[in-house]
Amino acid sequence: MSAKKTYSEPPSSEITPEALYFNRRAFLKAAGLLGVGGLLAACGVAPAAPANSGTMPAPSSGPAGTALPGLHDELGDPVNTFQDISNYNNYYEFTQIKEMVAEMAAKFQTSPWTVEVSGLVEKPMNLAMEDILKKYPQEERIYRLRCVEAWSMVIPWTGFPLAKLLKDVSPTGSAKYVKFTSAALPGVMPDVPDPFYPYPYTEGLRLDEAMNDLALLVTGLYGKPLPNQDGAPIRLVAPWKYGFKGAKALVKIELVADMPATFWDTISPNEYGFYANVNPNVPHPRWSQATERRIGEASRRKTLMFNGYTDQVASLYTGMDLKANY
Ligand SMILES: Nc1nc2c(c(=O)[nH]1)N[C@H]1C(S)=C(S)[C@@H](COP(=O)(O)O)O[C@H]1N2
Ligand SMILES: [Mo]
Repeated sequence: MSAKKTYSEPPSSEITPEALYFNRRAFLKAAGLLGVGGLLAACGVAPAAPANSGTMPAPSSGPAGTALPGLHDELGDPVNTFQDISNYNNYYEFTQIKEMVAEMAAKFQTSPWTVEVSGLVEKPMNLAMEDILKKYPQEERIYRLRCVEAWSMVIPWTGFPLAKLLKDVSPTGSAKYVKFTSAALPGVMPDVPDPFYPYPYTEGLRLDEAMNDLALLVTGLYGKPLPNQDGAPIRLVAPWKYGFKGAKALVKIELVADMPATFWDTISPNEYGFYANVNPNVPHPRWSQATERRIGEASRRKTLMFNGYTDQVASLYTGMDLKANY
């Protein structure tokens, strides 16, 4: 993203959605989550014919050789493979080389873990991860993720609406924004500290954006606990915005009065604004945002306004100049 960033292609492993996903019941059972109604009901449900036909491998467990149904989002886009989602990552605290984040983050200890929810609230909380998983039923949401670097994926996340957590702390009348802070651990994360990067990684949403049902606190993907490289144990996902809004390994969620400074806006304010809504009509100063490279696909796709979530989020920006507020 910055001048320092390296551009490289993802491994071209075009395998189909991982068989393990279909063992999600085992994970959910372990996490005490079975009984969540309509696990996939709100998402793209398996069509009769596999969306990724042809190259389906035998499941690693379960009925050998059974063709797995193709999971897809509500637009019919097939989900990316677990392999791609967990081996092509942006997580600068560990490394700028996307294909190496998984390896560099492999030993990161994410348990025990506590998230502080504080600031302009009546009922601040310090929540242990176990409490979060108990308190908030986990849902599956298949979302497109569009990186500002013009690549994208479709990811089956597990998580819960940020709004639920925010309601529980009762924001005061003066709370207007939500600030997110990622962990920054020298000695654990190889690139922390870095003279060029103002760690900890911080992000923010306007309070009404944060209350939108699409804004998700994510704790898993493919029905499994979140891999370290994807932001374990808990990260934000706001699918109508560029991927960098989704701060990983959250340690603090704060209600604040003023628009918080964010990591990328601090580094390069003319390139990465606070809003960062996916918008094909507003180019990045160094590249077009009109199209994107979907990981796993040969030809480029058109980028959709708000990443295809216009119906759910356009009303948040009525009357706002989206070019000025990039
Ligand atoms: N703490 C932290 N969060 C982060 C980043 C990061 O470098 N550090 N990168 C962001 C960017 S640019 C993107 S595109 C997404 C990538 O999420 P993924 O690796 O799970 O696909 O994480 C975002 N969250
Ligand atoms: Mo990104």
